[in-house]
Amino acid sequence: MKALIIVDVQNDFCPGGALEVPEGDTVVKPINKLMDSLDCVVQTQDWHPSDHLSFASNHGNKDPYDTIEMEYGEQVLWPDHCVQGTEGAEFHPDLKNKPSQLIVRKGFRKDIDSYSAFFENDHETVTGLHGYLQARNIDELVIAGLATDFCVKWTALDARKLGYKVTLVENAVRGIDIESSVDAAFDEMREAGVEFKNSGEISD
Ligand code: VGL
Ligand code: ZN
Repeated sequence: MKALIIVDVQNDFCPGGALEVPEGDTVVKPINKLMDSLDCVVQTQDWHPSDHLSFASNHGNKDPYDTIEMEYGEQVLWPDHCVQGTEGAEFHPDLKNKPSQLIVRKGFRKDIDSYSAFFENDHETVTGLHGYLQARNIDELVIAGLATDFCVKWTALDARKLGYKVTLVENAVRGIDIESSVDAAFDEMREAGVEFKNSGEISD
């Protein structure tokens, strides 16, 4: 069984949003189409409290895109984004909302960021998604959304580690791209055994 995992297609990651991904909104159309062709549809939603430690604004002397050491390793600092209950945290208004069967929220603990849909950034704390997918006999994932070089990449890499067959929908992802991080992300995913396809090539 196959599932579509739609990563963080939220206003703050789209043009005009607080952590704008260039062309982020262009993923909506192909994703809407895919939602109709797969039996299991899951969305993730970045969902931070306003005092989240991944926000540069909560560190006094730091700027967005600086990095700091957290207990679990290096952390990029971001502009405030996807704050719980704000419009920026809502899904893009054109993204279909009926087909999705599960919404996984992540990044809701102040002290730890969470890029992957499976594990928080300590690579230990689980979100519960793996248990859900196992219970539904899902062994193949089709992954799309934002941002290629952060939440999409970590979701795909963790999925491979957990043993899923993974296909990344090339025309339905966009990246932030800090110092060629999109190219690096594609290389890492390829090495981990992720396959790449266009949305038109995907069927149930
Ligand atoms: C993301 C940075 C911070 C993402 C989320 O969805 O890729 N990136 N929070
Ligand atoms: Zn975030």
